[in-house]
Order: sequence, then structure tokens, then C-alpha cells
Amino acid sequence: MPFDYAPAPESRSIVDIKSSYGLFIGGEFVDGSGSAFKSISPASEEVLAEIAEATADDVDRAVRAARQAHTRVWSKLPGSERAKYLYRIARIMAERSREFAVLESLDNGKPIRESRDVDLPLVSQWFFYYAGWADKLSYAGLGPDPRALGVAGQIIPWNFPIMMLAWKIAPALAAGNTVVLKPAETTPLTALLFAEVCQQADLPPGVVNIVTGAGSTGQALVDHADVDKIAFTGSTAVGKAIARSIAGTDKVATLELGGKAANIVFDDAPLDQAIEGIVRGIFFNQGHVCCAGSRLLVQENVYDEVLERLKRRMSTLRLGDPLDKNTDIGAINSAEQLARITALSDAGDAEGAERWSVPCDLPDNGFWFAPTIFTGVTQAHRIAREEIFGPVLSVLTFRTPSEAIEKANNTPYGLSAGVWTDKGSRILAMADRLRAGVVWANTFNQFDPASPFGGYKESGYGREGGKPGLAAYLEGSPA
Ligand code: TAP
Repeated sequence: MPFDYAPAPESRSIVDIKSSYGLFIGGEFVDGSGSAFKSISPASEEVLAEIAEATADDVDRAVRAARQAHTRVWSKLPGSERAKYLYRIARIMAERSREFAVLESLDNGKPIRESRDVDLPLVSQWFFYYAGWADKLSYAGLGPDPRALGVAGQIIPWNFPIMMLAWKIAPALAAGNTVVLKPAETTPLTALLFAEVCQQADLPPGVVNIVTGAGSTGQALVDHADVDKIAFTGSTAVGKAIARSIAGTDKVATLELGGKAANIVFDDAPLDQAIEGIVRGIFFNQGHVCCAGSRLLVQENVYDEVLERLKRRMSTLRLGDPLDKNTDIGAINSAEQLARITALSDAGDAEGAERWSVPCDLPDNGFWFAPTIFTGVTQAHRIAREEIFGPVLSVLTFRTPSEAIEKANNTPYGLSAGVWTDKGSRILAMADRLRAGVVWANTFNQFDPASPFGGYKESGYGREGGKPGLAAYLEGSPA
């Protein structure tokens, strides 16, 4: 039984949410020409702010501002000067991290424990890391005179709004590009607060531009003739549409798309740690994680023990107010995403898998889904093949390492995988045969700016993070 905890809400008074926000173009907030939309808190459905919608004309203004800033200012600065701005942003993000964490939890629904301890620390780490690269491009094996691509159009999803912004903007600026970034429609607020950070850091106007809106705003950015690169994170369907749109143009792209990762537990694994890793793998960020360990593969002879321990551990997860410091599971990001998770889970029932959910009370308002596992899942089930992007785990079994590999690789995706075993040699052998961009061993969902991240197959192409993440913003790079 979970302990009873008194509520421990983080105060939201540190955040000053304006009633309405414009677009950030050329260093200033300006009006949008489209119809304003609302951003709500998914935990309560409270309206947080009204947001301007950028039309194709507004996107054009932003791209022109970015081009001008690139030609006149940013491309002329030595790397050491660009680094100073990036270090400044990194420091401001660290100083204002509590404010950003509260705003992120309000707008996205994720627990403050995660936005405070994972997302925001990674944001400043990303800026610090790429600041360090900015003056070393010529000595890094990236060619004798590495040149920026120019203007990057960046489109990010709602699951890690400020973290995805940092993953995109830090390497682009370090490499000498200017950017136009479109946050997701449901989570624009931290990107707009970041625009204020750009002003605070005295970043030259036009180096970073933020255009808010829905898919059509993203499409206008993709279609703009003067954008040199598209960096996209989101669904495989939209990623494919973007690849089709830019085919035959000079634009380059990195696409970071969906996943259906296998988390493989061998019978010699340290089971206490493995249980923590399974929970972290699928219930972190409500399972709204492209590299989530959404397919658990357990060796048959430890299946009963793993299942029993997993259910016991899951029963201690606390679901509720994202701003409560005791909360493990926050709100689902939107009504649409909740409907998707519900529909796929219902398909699991209909196809004969067995559902078990943590017994817990769901709040009356907002969008919620109890942490759930399905057992008796076969590889043919939709819940074993399709990305659910929610707190739902499909459990399968295996007998031999070869069977584990075969099942793990039996997916159109190839973003990540996890291996839990006592044997180092087995870890290496498995990592060699798993078709996944990232393989975690005896851990899961660990991120580091120095470590490249990206997928195979329908999980996309190109890498973010590390030196490859920088090369993706330089001329002549393969991505
Ligand atoms: P997407 O529709 O792919 O959204 C990602 C970003 O692309 C958002 O900023 C979105 O804008 C924008 N966008 C939508 N249509 C576009 C278009 N035609 N051209 C250019 N940009 C466009 O993902 P979603 O709707 O947020 O989620 C759908 C599914 O995608 C989820 O269920 C999940 O399976 C998957 N997903 C994967 C990831 C990662 S990290 N791999 C992240 C999020 C979602 P709006 O948000 O404003 O529509």
C-alpha cells in the first residue's frame, strides 16, 4: 500500500503568465495574423493564456528576420563570440530553472519532480555543452572550414517542450545558424518564456525566432523556400510528409520520429534495479517518450517474479497534481492524446490481451490515464506494434537471447532498447545485434548532451547530441 503523503505543492507564484502572447520575430514580440488559440493546463483544463497563430506570411517574416540576422550578424561573429551568448543562455536557464519547471508542468502536465530534476537540468547542460563547441569547429574533424547551413526551421513536439527546444537551438546556434522554431500547439509557453531569455541575454535580434501555431504553421515553415534545413521531432506520419515535401529541394533534414522500444530482462538481471528501470522506461513522463521501453521482454523463467514485483512497485506510483512534489504520474497532455491511448488500449482488450491497471482515483477534471500493463501480448497485437505514447506497457516473454533479439527487432521502428543482465559480454553481444540507435544497459532513459541520439528505420534519420548533432547543422554533413 502506498503511504499517505500530505500535499506538497510547488508554488506557481514564481511564474508570471501573461494573458496573451504574440510571435517572437526579429527580437520582438509581434502580433500574429491568424486566429489566436488557447493553451490550457491538461491537469485542470484551466486556460493559461491566449497564443497568436502564425500564418504563412508570419512565417515568411520570421524566416526573413533569421536570414538577415544570419547574413549581417551571426555568420560574421567568431565562434568564441557565439559561445559567449550560448554560455549566457545556459546560465540564465540554470538561474531561472524553477520558473521554467513550474511553467512546463502547468502547460504540459508532467510532474514537477521530472521537469525540475530532468528536463531543466538537461536544458542548461545542452547549452553549456554546445557553447563549448562553438569556437572549436575547425579542429574537430568537421573539415578545415566548417560552414553553417544558414537558416534552420525547427519543429518540436509537446512531450518535452523546453528540452526539445534546447536540443534543437543549442547545436544550431553553436554551428553558426539562425533559427525559426515552432513549438507544439498544446505546449507553447516555455518556448515563449525562452524568447524572453533571448532578450535578457542580448542575443542579436533574429538569431532565434519563435512562431506559434498548429500543423499548418509547421507546414509553412517546411515549405518556405529560404529555409536551408528542417529539424523535426514528432510522429512518423508527419515526418514522412515532411520528407516528401522537401524531396527535390536543396533542404536537408533530421527527422526524430516514433519508437516501440524493447526493454529486455534476462534471468540473471539485478531484479530490483530492473523493476525500477522498467518503471522509468515506460511511466516516466506518462509514457509520452519516443524512446520509451513500451515492450517489456522478460525471460520466461523469471516472468512470474518480475510481474509480481512490477505490480507491487506500480502500486506505489502516485498519480495527480503535476505541481505536487510527491507526484510520479501527471496528466496526459491533451484530450486527443488521451483518446489515442484509450483506443489502443481498447484494441488490446479486443485482441485478447489481459489488462491490469494501478488501482487509483483519477481527478475529475483534466486528462488522466492510470499506469497500465497488458500481459498475454503476442507480436501480432496492435499494442505490441504501434506506438501508444502513454503509460501503457505490453509484456511479452522469450526463452533465448536469439529469440529476444528477433522479437526486439520485429518492429518498423529502431530508436532505442534496454538490456538487463549481469553479464557484460551479453550486453555487448545484444547491443551489436539490436537495430536501435540507443541501447541502454542496466539503465533506461538516460540522456547526455555528449551522447548522440537518433533512430533507424521509421524512427527517422540524423543524430542529435554530441559531435554528430553539430555536424547536422554544417554544410556537407550527411544529415
Ligand atoms: P505531430 O503531429 O507529429 O507533431 C509534432 C510537431 O509537428 C508539432 O509541432 C506539430 O504541430 C507539427 N506538425 C503537425 N503537422 C505538421 C505538418 N504537416 N508539417 C509540419 N509540422 C507539423 O505529433 P503529435 O500530434 O504531437 O502526436 C501524434 C503522435 O506522434 C503521438 O501519439 C506519438 O505517437 C507521436 N509523437 C512522437 C514524438 C516523438 S518525440 N517521436 C513526439 C510527439 C508525438 P502541432 O502540435 O501544433 O499540431
